[in-house]
Amino acid sequence: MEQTFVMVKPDGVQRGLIGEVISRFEAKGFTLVGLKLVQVSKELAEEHYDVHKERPFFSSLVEFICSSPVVAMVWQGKGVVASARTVIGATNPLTAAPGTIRGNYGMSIERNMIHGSDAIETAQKEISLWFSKKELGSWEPTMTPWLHE
Ligand code: D4T
Repeated sequence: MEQTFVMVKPDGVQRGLIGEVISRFEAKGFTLVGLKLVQVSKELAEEHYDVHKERPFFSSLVEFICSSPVVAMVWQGKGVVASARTVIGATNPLTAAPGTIRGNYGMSIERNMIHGSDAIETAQKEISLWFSKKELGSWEPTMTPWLHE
């Protein structure tokens, strides 16, 4: 089953929006299979954002991610990678569609509250970077037949 990595960034945690993020994904019908609060090390932040290492905002992004705890999650379900990106909204919260998490709660690209993997392959890479196998649960919610034919 498809899985994606979602992280409530330090601003989302500090603003008390962890529950809001979890509620959105739960209500949509996705299954939570991994969840933890992490004080991110510089090494982990640099590895997670490795693709951006040449960008001008890289060092401030790494510093921000390490500045206060984040909440790391793995969500599971059909089409969850693309759907989570839709629920999260565009990178810049000022132009993200109303109703999306960033559209509703964000004001700036440097404080956009939440991360979601951008492709199935990236999701697999990020899940194994952030979680060990034994930290991930394997379960099927009893509501599944009410969500899928
Ligand atoms: P993430 O990876 O956090 O889900 O964001 P996106 O996938 O939507 O956007 P991204 O990879 O282009 O950017 C990663 C991360 O960097 C921050 N950022 C981005 C920033 O601080 N300044 C910038 O100019 C850009 C483009 C925000 C998200």
